[in-house]
Amino acid sequence: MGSSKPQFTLHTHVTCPAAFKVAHVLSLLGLGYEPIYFDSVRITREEKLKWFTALNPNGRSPVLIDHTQNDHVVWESTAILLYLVTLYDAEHKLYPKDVFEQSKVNQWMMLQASGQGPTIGQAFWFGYWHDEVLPSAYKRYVDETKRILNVLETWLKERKWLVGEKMSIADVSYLSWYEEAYLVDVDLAKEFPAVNSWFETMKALPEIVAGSVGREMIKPKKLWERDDYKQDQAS
Ligand SMILES: N[C@@H](CCC(=O)N[C@@H](CS)C(=O)NCC(=O)O)C(=O)O
Repeated sequence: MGSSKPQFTLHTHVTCPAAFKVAHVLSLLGLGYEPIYFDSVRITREEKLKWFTALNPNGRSPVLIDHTQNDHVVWESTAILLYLVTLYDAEHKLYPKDVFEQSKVNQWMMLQASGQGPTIGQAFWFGYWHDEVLPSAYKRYVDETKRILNVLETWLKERKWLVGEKMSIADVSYLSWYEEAYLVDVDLAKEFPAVNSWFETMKALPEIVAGSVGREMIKPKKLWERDDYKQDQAS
């Protein structure tokens, strides 16, 4: 592009794993983007919802806009990754050429999108944000998070990458969620060593480091560790 404006706008949030998954892939493909963080937009929630749902009817982060394709808008992080590799990975750096290999990448990505991400997301919810203290619901989602981690651990004990001999968008798609494993009391290094070494290999890549700029890691207290809840229980 001739101008200084980056090719893409990425609507994101400083703590959003789904959006950093996209930022990681943009960075790995050498594609320029301008992140727009929800928090930096000083407008009311109602106004925000209006302009944001005009972009994404589901109202969630991330949303990607491609300014070189008539401002084409894509939402849902997995759909965004597939869009990016379809148009901008001619060398098959992150997505194989062979359709059968593609199908293997797709199946791991679908497990991420329908299993790993939503499950950890629900564990966060019942651990930190729900309006009732329900440790059993939290445990249910942490157990399921660990079940999926066990699937990956068994698979990665025998191989370095999820599909074939190199990293693909399937591998990258899991990374940003597992960066928050500490929030659901999972110690990857201790409990899932093969997953941990795969995770650390990706995390150390300069492109992943660059794609993580702007991310904020948080550590609030669990609902049942908060003083007001403890006081209520004691009285
Ligand atoms: N399945 C979606 C998940 C999107 C999602 O849950 N985004 C969260 C942040 S990571 C969000 O926008 N939360 C704000 C809200 O729920 O209002 C994807 O992969 O893009």
